[in-house]
Amino acid sequence: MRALVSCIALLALCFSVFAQEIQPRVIRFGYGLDEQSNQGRAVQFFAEQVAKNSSGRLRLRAIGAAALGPDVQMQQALIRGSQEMMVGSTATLVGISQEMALWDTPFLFSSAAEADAILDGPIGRKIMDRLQEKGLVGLVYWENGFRNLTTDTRPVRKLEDFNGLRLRVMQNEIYLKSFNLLGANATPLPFSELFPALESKLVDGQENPYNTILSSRFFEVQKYLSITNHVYSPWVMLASKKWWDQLSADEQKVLRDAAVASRDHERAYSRKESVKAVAMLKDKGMLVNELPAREIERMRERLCSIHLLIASNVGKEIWQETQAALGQLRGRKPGNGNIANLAASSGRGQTDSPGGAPCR
Ligand code: TK8
Repeated sequence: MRALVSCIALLALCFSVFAQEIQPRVIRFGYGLDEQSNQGRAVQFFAEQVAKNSSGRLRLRAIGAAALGPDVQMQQALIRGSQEMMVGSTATLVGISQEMALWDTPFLFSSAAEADAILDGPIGRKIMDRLQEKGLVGLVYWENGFRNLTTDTRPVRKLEDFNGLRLRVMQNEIYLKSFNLLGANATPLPFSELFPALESKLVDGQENPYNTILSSRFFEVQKYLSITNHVYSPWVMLASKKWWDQLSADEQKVLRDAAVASRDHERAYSRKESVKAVAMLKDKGMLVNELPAREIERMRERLCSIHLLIASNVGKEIWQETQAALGQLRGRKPGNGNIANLAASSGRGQTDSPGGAPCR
């Protein structure tokens, strides 16, 4: 009898512990693009992984198309704890955590493989972890992609074509300054206001990866697509720290594992789609031109001075670590991109640029 009682007690204990480890929860997960975009599909994939790994106890309520507000508004909701999760651009996070500005460095990565190595390595982790003191938990980086330019008034074929172009940029100082340096007249706007701004000709153009240009139907209001690949843009999946800290270790693990699976899935999917997207944009009537290497080089050079600003935002240590890591990935000795040289030469001659070409 005693054995039976203790056996039942043990079972009850096991059951209650298990029940406590993963509780039924609804997770409000916001994002900016449409459901059918690469972002929307990846959120769907994440939702399925979360449901599967928690036997349906953790349920994602995915809310796209910025219905919970633009990135910056969702970030504040996460910090307050009135929304649980989101995915959005790292560029809109710099107001909260300035180290995020590293990813805004023009021509930082010359390939997706370089981006993966740095984002998923210790540097990417360190930058994401700085969010914790601001009330956010960074889980993984997804690929938004290399950004290209669309315009309605004229194509951009050379550096001078930027002159006076009214361009929408993300709400981010580096983007604003970079495009102004190139000669454009940049206006920061949240993504949700972009289509109407293009349609009403408040701005002449914008810049985003191919997938977004297609899924957001910018081809309806933009005539030209000029291939610049001027920056690699990541998305970052975030959780509210207030909420995250209340989760059990098991619940956190479900979310972390699903986040990693979604990252790998999203990148593979986005890369595949991106190749098709250019052809589809041509089909939709966009006129596509690729900037000659010489003009890309001129853009790069014009943007050298922005490196100093980024280095001061992210801190000397992270900046140099990144340059060294990129040098290593490219099979070169570290040394370029040294902040002292960069400062002494006002951005001339020392800093690494993508593809390995130095700023001159
Ligand atoms: C979507 C944005 C978008 C970004 C932008 O919410 O704002 O241009 O590229 O992906 O995060």
